[in-house]
Amino acid sequence: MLVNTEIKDRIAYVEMQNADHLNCLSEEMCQELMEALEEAYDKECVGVVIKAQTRRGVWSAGHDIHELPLDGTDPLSFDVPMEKLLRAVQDLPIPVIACVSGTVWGGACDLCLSCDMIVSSKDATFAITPAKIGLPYNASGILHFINQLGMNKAREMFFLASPITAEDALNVGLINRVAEPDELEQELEDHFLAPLRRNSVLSISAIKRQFRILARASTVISAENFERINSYRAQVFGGEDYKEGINSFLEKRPPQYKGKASDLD
Ligand code: YXS
Repeated sequence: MLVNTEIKDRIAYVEMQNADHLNCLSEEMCQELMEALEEAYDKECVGVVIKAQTRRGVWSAGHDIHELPLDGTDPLSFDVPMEKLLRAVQDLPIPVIACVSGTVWGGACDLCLSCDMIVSSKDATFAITPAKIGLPYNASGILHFINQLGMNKAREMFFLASPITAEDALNVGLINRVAEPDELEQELEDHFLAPLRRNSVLSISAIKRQFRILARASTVISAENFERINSYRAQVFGGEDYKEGINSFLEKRPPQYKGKASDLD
């Protein structure tokens, strides 16, 4: 098992325990996390905490790069395991809190943003890194970042693919609270979980369900723009830079990208 769930006083503590593989969001990890979410809801928890055993200071290295397809198919299509996990977190009718102690990369950053709240240690960092490996992110993921951080910070994170500190993340509203590493658990309990146990889970659930509908309410785009987005993405994940991004990472060498912005029609 890559995930361990412990239910204590109506809170499900879901811990990623694949530190040897940097808690990569492999198909197996995503599946087990989704099952843990379902178990928490079925057992009438009032909240879920997603946490991780860390190795090398990494909370999660994001999507498992070995599982990114190189056959021209969309690496982030609607039904890939990681995307299903992100929607499962967003749609779970009870609050999900990411408790971060370490560095967060790529799809794991989107996982944190899909949670309802994030508490992190001061030494945590957050990075969204498709540009680093030549991958075209997807519209729902980009929208997450725009909605949560605003255009400017979202562009900075996507274009630079550099980690931002917990302090910076707090300032832009990516995370809710920052604590000293040895006070993180107490901060989680005192600031987040105690009120969740006290408050009406029926009311919270109705409010969370409304949040999700309203957060998606504004994104009606024309069929032409929908097709334009798909065309941009297909030209990238079907191209050479994407393959070079993955191969260079696995071969532990700097990528040599040849694609030009003008290649995109
Ligand atoms: O050489 P070995 O076999 O020991 O394997 C190395 C790395 O290849 C492996 N590893 C990964 N394998 C699959 N998927 C990953 N995401 C991944 N990350 C790392 O773990 C072993 C140790 O890695 P190493 O030597 O680099 O460790 P480190 O301590 O020097 O550095 C740790 C990291 C996390 C800073 C470094 O591994 C790194 O930058 N990893 C990639 C982080 C990243 O860009 N993740 C995004 C994955 S793609 C994704 O999430 C989305 C699709 S998107 O791209 O759109 O954001």
